[in-house]
Amino acid sequence: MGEQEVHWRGSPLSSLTRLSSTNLNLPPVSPSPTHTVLVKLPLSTSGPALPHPTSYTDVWDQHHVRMPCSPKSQYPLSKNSDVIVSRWSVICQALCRDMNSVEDFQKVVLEYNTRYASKWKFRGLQYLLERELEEEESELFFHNTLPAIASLALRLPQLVTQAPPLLTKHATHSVTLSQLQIASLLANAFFCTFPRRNAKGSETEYASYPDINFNRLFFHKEKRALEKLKCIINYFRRVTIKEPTGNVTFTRQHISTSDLPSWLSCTNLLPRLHVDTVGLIEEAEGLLQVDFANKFLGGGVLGLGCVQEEIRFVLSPELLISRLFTQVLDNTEALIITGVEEFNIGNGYSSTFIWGGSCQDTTPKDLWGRRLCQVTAIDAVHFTKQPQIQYRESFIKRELNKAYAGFRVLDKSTGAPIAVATGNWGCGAFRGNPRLKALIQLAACAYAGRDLAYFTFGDEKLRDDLVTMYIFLKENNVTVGALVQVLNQHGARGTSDGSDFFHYIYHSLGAYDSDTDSETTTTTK
Ligand code: AR6
Repeated sequence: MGEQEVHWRGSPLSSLTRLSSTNLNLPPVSPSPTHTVLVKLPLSTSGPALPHPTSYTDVWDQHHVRMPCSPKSQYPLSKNSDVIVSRWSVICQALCRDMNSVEDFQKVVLEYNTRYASKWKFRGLQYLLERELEEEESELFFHNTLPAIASLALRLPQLVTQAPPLLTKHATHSVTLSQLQIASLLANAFFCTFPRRNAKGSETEYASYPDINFNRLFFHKEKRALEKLKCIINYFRRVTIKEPTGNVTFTRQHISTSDLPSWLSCTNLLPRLHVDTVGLIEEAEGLLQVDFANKFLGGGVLGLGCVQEEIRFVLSPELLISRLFTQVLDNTEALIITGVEEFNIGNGYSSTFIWGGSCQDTTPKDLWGRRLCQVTAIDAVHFTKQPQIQYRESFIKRELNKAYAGFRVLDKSTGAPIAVATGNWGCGAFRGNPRLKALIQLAACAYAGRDLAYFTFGDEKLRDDLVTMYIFLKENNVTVGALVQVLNQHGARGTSDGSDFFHYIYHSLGAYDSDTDSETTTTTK
């Protein structure tokens, strides 16, 4: 990097606990009422895991993904026809057609989505393939990649032999799939085959789930949308050339009311802190990497969104499959994903985001074939309209509980809790105050027994302010309870626009320190 200056403060990143072959701070993959495993155990020693059960067993109900290949998914033989056939047979026929242009592709997709014939336009995909890419690349797409995505989609009943369970509100549940199963499900999303996922409106069956069919992704012509498409196409190119062999676990973690921390009485001291102006969350190998999520996971990834979450989802497109089965997150819930592979390099951010090429992810795997990479998706409150309300006790508590839902060590994990890698959570699109959010995340880490690596995204002043505050809090032995109390007191004053926030803490806790004559001997670890 060549920088003379040290860009970080606090504890060195290398000193924080991380996932490694000697610290598998992960729960095992073992089927149970709260863990659905879609692959056969024990794992085969070579190649992708085999599906479980051995052959396709249909389930078609409100607790499971409605599979495109279910015989219960039916469709009129042709427009206005009274003859009803299996929708999968229509899909199979359509996907076997030659597709030499985006128009051909769109025609195929509309054969089993006739209702959207006048609504769906694939002009972004068309622009990418006809104007943006070299002719050679475009030909490669139509001759190799697209037919390979189609065959991968058609292998669905052989690869995913049971419908994944829906990860519904207020229930902790895990689902483990192979990367190949995810690829086949995503190939179906690419061809927009998932039934009942297109209708809009609050009364529809999947109103509380994110979109999964990719039709919206093909619409936008904006540069960032095309770059995201390049990431997705590269992902499919990679997984269709060489089948991935690992597995991924998705865990919805719900903290019930009785399990929520009583923040004010928590006597834990603050954990170790690393603050860095350089580096990104996704580069923090082996740490629990925070996804600055939308409560509908993935946010605008299939539309124009292109900030932290959306970028993360296209760099590791396996994350996208969470949208298939994760119901909108409630206040005390998070989704934790273990084992995804990074397929793409990204450069730039938001409107300057570009695909930087294919990435070879060499992260080691655990005993269940999961990459030692863990992502925790937590959605902050969107404060755009009234940022001042974020200082209120109720919102501070909401964000503390949300962070805790994401940071609590998963049940049955072994090893030492790994540090959290985070940054300005809720402070970009969602307009929170990073100084407040940093303290909230620090308190949640302290409660969960994790250290914290904070990436300020280039902001040196924020780094220095955070470290100065941290040293002050440590020197004064401030507990989580005392910290939360002062945050609440600040909020109770009612008028804050955030400008005097740190001053208030220094002032109040300085007073607290001398009032209570507390020890000041502890220094940072
Ligand atoms: N590593 C570290 N810090 C980052 C990174 C990164 N890779 N990327 C961005 N930042 P934002 P939010 C910093 O706006 O406010 C999405 O649409 C940077 O300072 O993504 O929680 C979701 O789907 C940036 O301004 O998070 C939600 O709908 C800040 O983190 C919504 O945005 C916040 O990033 C969430 O918005």
